[in-house]
Amino acid sequence: MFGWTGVFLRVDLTRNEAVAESYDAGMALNFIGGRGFAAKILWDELELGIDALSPENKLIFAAGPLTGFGLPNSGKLVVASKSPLTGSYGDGNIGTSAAVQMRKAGYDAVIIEGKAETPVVLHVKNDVAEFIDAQDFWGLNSFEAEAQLKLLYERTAGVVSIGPAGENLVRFATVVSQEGRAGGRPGMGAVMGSKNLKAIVFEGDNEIPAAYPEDMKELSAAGYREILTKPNFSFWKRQGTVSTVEWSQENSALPTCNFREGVFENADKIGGFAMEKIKVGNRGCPQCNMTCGNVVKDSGRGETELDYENIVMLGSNIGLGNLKQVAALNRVADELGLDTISLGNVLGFAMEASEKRRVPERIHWGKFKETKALINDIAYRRGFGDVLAEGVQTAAAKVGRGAEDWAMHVKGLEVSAYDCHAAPAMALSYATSSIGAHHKDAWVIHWEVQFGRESYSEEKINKVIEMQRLRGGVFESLTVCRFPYAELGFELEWYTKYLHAATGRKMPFNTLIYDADKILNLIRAFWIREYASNWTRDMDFPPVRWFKDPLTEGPLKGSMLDALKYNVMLKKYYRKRGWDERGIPKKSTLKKLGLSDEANELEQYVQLSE
Ligand code: PTT
Ligand code: SF4
Repeated sequence: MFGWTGVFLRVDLTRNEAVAESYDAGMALNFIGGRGFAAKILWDELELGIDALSPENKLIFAAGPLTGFGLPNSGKLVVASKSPLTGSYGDGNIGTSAAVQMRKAGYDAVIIEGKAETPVVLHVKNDVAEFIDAQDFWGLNSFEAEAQLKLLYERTAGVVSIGPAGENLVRFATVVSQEGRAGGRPGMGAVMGSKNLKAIVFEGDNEIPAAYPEDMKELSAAGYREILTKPNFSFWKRQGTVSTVEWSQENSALPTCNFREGVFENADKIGGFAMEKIKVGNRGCPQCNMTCGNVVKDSGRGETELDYENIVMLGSNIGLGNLKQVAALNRVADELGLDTISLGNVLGFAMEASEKRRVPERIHWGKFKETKALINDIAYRRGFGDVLAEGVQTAAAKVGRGAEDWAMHVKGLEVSAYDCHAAPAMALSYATSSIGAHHKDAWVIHWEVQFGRESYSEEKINKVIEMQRLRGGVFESLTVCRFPYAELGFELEWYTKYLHAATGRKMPFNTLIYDADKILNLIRAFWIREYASNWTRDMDFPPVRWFKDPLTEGPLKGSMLDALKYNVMLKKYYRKRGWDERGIPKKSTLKKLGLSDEANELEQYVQLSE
């Protein structure tokens, strides 16, 4: 095979064994890579109903056929497993040189099984894998762990690690790399911690096999040059995703005080232009010339990388309007290995619960020191922090008395940073995303604001599906960064050319979209299989708050979602997807996508419509 190495590394931490396994072209062509590989492996290999934090769970690091070749924005890696937060499929996409080094070491994916008896670091160099005693690393934060490992190995080594949050099994702990790239929102860091795996170090010296290596070099260079010509390039380098703060504020979509409002009085203090005043440089993923990590000085003595999501969730959503303090909280989250989106959610929830006197603790909106202390309590599972470490869904169930209505999650995963009181399509996107309320699959709100916010129309459903296929299916399986395409208009044709140079195969976009649907339906089947008789279409509803508590401020004051209209929209979405009225894929849909075996298996747990 060209493009793919054709090899997975299977690591059994219980037995201290690592075995290279070849896989066939069918796997590569049907599931492409990244999310596709992860979904297929987890579907085939995970026993039903296992505890996500038990040795029976598997943690997968999976790349795509373009990863590591040096072409634009291809230093990304999918990290996936059964999620301890949602109880079903979970993944994230992390930019890291570990992606490049893993492929150069000869692997398209690493499958981690079992549990080490005591903490270990896994070191993979080409065809040798060793298990290093990590008792001295356990307890270090993710920055310290990576720095120390870089002293032991080459500086070029790719490292992914967890911080104390992962060690302490916080259900929204992430995997961290390069002091500021974080991935695996639905608790992939906790799964790694549950396996006593502190870090993985990848080093590789092999050539990744390309069908047309010369073409690949030329096309890569041309791609980088093309990106430089894009009109939005220089502003992107200045602000990256952070300019969205101003956009969200103007359009009443800026989550404020636990998603109660869509505007924040101090938005200008945490927006792109405020960020530029404290910015000291750009950082980013490997193999990228549009690096979007904005490095800023925080209110302590540290530096941190800011993106839109972490500014909003640790800023307006908790009532904090001081950007240097937001940056300091972000750094703490990165060091501890906590997902900033879920963190900002549980903090906002805790502040509201305190304000409503539903909990004895007093945690106030916008108070930096209190918040920082609570973040540490979450990571170390102390006091109320221990309750919040379970995620907002469980915390709300514990607080009770209607707290579920203002717990901002879908299927257990906390909502990312777009308020949807007046954005039905974005709400549908969150509600039907493959992992719970994350924006990666269909970030439709920008389009929706231009199209018209009030309607629940066919066009909106079509747009959500189109984006889910492209972003959640194609980009997540190719495992390349979607920003050149999504933010600068880098044309999709580049990717079919890259695929041809890498694999020697013509893979037109319509086949990639077909594969995308296959992968998204397989993930859906995974959810249904896990939940079986407990599955209900209510799980495809966005948080209650957006239906019940209208906005009380800003230009869209009074707005909220309409439950009846949303329900009709969801029904139509199901129909277009080929799912029945419960949201379960029909047998014919799965068969059409080449998932007949999966349909037969699923039928053992739920009745499938024809
Ligand atoms: C992603 C989610 C996001 S999405 C952000 S900011 W964003 C938050 N970043 C966090 C962080 O930082 N530290 C932390 N401790 N937790 C964080 N949680 C949040 O995680 C990320 C970029 C971004 S920045 C985005 S949108 C794009 N996401 C891509 C994607 O999902 N797929 C893809 N093919 N390309 C993408 N390109 C962009 O990558 P998750 P990263 Mg991330 C400090 O991991 O689980 O997917 O959640 O990986 O390397 O940091 O790049 O406004
Ligand atoms: Fe990473 Fe940003 Fe470059 Fe994408 S654009 S590869 S997220 S640095």
